[in-house]
Amino acid sequence: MCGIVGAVAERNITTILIEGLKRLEYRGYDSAGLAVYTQQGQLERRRRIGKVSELETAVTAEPLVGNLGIAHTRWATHGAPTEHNAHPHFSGQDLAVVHNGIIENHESLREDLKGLGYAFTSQTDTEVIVHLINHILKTVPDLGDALKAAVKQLHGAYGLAVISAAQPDRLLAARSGSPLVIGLGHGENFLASDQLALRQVTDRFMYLEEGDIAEILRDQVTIWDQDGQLAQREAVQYHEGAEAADKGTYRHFMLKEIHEQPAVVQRTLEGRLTNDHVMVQAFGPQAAELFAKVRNVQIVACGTSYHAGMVARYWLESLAGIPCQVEVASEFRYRKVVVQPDTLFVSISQSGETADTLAALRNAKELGFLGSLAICNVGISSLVRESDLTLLTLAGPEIGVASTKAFTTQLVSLMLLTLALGRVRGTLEAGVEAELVEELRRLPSRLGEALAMDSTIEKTAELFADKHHTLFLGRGAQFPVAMEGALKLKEISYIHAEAYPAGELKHGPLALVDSDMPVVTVAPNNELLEKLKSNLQEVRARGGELVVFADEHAGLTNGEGTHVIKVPHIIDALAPILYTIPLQLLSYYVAVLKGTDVDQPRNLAKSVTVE
Ligand code: HGA
Repeated sequence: MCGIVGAVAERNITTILIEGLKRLEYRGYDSAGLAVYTQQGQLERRRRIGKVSELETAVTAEPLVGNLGIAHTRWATHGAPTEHNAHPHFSGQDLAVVHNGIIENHESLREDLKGLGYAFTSQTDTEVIVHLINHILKTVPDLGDALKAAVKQLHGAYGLAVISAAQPDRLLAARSGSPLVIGLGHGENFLASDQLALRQVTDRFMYLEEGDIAEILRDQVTIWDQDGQLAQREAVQYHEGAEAADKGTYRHFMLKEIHEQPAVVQRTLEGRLTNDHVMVQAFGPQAAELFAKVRNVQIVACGTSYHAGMVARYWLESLAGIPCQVEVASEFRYRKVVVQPDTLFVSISQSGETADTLAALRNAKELGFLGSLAICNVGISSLVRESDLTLLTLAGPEIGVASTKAFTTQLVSLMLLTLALGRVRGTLEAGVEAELVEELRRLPSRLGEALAMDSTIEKTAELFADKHHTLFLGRGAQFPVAMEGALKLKEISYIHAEAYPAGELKHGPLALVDSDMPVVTVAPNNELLEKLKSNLQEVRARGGELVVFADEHAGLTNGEGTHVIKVPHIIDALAPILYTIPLQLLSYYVAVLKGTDVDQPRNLAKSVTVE
């Protein structure tokens, strides 16, 4: 995904820009570039396809020295990954822009600007921004005012930075849908799309809010909010451990990663939503064309990612009306597969190096699929490189072997896929996408509410510490959530756990139920609730102890052998994401009670690069 770095200082800023880009490399990108206002009093740029190291080599060969500059790593959405399409984009010799996100009305703006005589040198949506600002500067000479006027004409998502050779003391920035943070130095200031890029130069940050415009000088920062009013944004000290590979104040990485979920889900959504829809281009430049042809989806994954795929199947069929099959990669790769015409191959993997999933993708290329999409957390992985389209989950590094935030961000990404495919195919019911987009925006705070159940769940964990077997039940899209809950408990507490669709109980597993086998159930308030309640009675009638995670309005109450833990109400389509949180916490606290190695459970590895 794209990254932005900017700097205004007394010292030479070129190495700061390059170091910043290197720190953003984990996000994945296809080209990189920078523009510097040089000592010769002009803007100069270098751009390269491939790695930041290529750009660095180019800058070493032909050095750029200056006190003001912007830099970018690009992950193409509009126009192929070429040097011409790499950012920064220029209008004339004096104005440069870098941009993360998608300008949806770029075509009409491009036509208007061409009509006004602006020559385009790239296929990107971004280039309209720089010409538009240039045009406005003719009547509105202040760069900040021109930027304010320009963003009023942009539809879509952007985090952008602008510099001008005519006003070389300032760096301008605007945020709407794509994050930006200002790094505060002493007599120098910085800008980036992610604070990680600036940890080398400062530990004090100011986060821009939606609609903000910022003017960054060496010794002063001014911010205007979306109504054009002067705004104060708090300067915060970087909290060591908030992102970095250490546990901070948490006892285990797994607990830290569980608690990061509201923030990382927010990041997964950034730059991919407008007011009422998912931006198809977020999946890559050819996404709209490819999605228009999709009539079936085949999902392939392993472990936790497979469970995310199973949830997606319920979503794709019920919301988007698109037939979907899901299979574990180690099976898919070795069997003779019959491919339905116009099937999109979707692989899901945290690392993007999962050997079975990668092999399945390589096989799929021989099998006549329409195209391939990778849902992945690592931008520079093989899965991403070898797929036609990508949606990065942006969960950040996951250290705990048992996957938590990688799973919930996969689910969010798969919901975005469902909505994007459904709209492009015209199979989504009217209004559904807008409603879900609104609910997705609220999701981070809902996940925060679910995390507040932490201490209740810690107590509930005591019921499991001396048990050897458990059963997890769910119905509909909550069945894979129950599977993921059971997997988590197995992985880190070594308690045998099985998941069943609740309706299957009487067809066999009920024989296992007795007072030594707790039965964990996920019970949102949906049309299957009454059926689920009957299944719970079947368990109680056999003396089984129930732990039920139930919607606060589900009408389930504590009773003998029944422990009900109330979960905040949420729209049914997003319930699988919310209900995952208490199940993660339950496994975690059971494992802590059992004294197992939570972050590195026996026999397991993080990135399964072997077959
Ligand atoms: N639309 C721009 C920027 C792409 C981006 O933000 N990717 O994550 C382009 O295609 O250059």
